[in-house]
Formats: sequence, C-alpha cells, structure tokens
Amino acid sequence: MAETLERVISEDDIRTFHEDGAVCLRGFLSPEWLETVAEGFEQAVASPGQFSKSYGPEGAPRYYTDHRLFNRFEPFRKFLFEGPTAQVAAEIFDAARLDLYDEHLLIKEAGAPAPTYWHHDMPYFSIKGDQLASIWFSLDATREDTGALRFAKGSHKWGKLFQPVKIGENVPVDSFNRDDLIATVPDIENNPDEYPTVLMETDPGDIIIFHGLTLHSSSGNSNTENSRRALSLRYAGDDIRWQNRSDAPLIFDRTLNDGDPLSLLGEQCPQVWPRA
Ligand SMILES: O=C(O)CCC(=O)C(=O)O
Repeated sequence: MAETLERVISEDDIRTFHEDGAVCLRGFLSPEWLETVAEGFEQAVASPGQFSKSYGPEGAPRYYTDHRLFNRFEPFRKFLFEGPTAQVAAEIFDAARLDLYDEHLLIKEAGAPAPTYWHHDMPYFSIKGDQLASIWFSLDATREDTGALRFAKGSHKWGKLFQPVKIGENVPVDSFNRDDLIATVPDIENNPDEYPTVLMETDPGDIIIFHGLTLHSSSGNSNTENSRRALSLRYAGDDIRWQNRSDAPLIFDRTLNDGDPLSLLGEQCPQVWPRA
C-alpha cells in the first residue's frame, strides 16, 4: 500500500474476504460514480467489442457480456483510474502494486433466463499467483432470482483449479486441454452441508470483492422490467505473473513468457495502484 490515504475497508471485512473468499461492502459507491458507470454501460452496449458475447436461448432476452472497456469508453477510464475500487483491492492484499487484468461487463437483460453457472475465474486467465480479486457491482438491485451472486464459502482455499465453462452455458470453453485442472465443479447446489454457500443480494452502491479462486454462480434475471447491469473488475497484485494458457478467452496483443510480470503488457493491462 504505497499511498497513504484514509483506509476504505475495515479489518473485519478483510478477515471475511480471506476466510470466506468474498465480502460485500454496503453503500460504498456514490450516486455520482454510479452515474458515470451507467454512462459507460450505455456507450458500451451501443458499440460491442471484439470479445463481446451473448448467452441464452435464441430469441430470449440476452445475457450479454463484453470486455476491454476503459480504453474504448471514457466513463470507464475515469472510474477505473480515479474511482475508489483499486484502493479496496490494494488494502485487501496489502499490495504495493496492482494491475488491471480485465474489466467484464455482464448484462442480464430484463427476463434473461441464462444463469451464470458455477465457476471460478483464475483458470480463465493467463496468470498464476494468489493475489487476484474481482470487484463486482451492479447498477441495479440484485436478488436471488435476478442475478445476485452466490459464493461457495472458503472454496478459494480448496487448492483446486476447475475446468472453465462458458459462464452462461455450462459447457467447457473451447479447446480445453489443460494439465493443471482437475475435473468439473462439484454439485454445490445439491450438497449444502458439504459446500456451504453465501448469497449476496445487493443494492446500487454495494460492491462485492471476491478471490480469483472463489467459486460463484448467479441466477438469470426474472425481473421482466429491468436489466441487471453488472461490472466485474479483475485486480492482479504483487505475486501475479503471466502463465500461457491456450484456452484463455481474452487475447492480448503481446505474447509473454511464463513468469513475466504483467507490466510488460503495457496499456492493455495498466497499473491502477498506486495511482499515476
Ligand atoms: O454477473 C454474473 O452473473 C457473474 C459474474 C462473474 O462470474 C464474475 O464476475 O466473475
């Protein structure tokens, strides 16, 4: 934590993050920041990027996702570089430096039936290490049946890496062929005694921070009036290094060697802490 600012997250919340693998900070984002991000969503939906995808049955409301936002849309750039979320991740890991590996826009349109199937994020990314956290929040209220996230408590400490699936389809990602992955995610839903979970319903302004190895899922959006617009930001701390993975869905312009620091990716994976 190179910057000396007033701390934004309590010791209790940091402990919960490390024990459970996820923690929710209530009322963290101001209405002004939510407004900025909402502008970004409008612009992004009007202009899909090369990694955008839609999930769900043909003709049904979409589960729409996109990536790489800050270098295309000014509101996201402002939020990421001037907003308060990087400091949360820095405090969680007591990190000297954070790079932004990915920004993920996840819209479940009104009535979108596709859920997010159980998965954890690490195996989707071309990285290795422990200090990976996502900060996820929604511009819309989320409830159990409208796309609120559910986490398998403590699953970031199982010491396992599971086969990645297409998040809205539950089929393996293309060209899956990995030595370091074991099996598919267990049946968490039907074994609550073995796999306790925590549901985090949120209101606008709440943010959730979860570890890159914490298994999570969410329902489709049963609200037929409103979309569920969520943003997930992936912060990589001091011990994260590049790890080549042929099946990683996000492609970078530069090829690195295993063990290289992410700083070699330059603008595609910018330093967000300490702030410039
Ligand atoms: O928004 C969702 O439903 C899923 C989010 C997610 O899987 C993630 O942020 O990693």
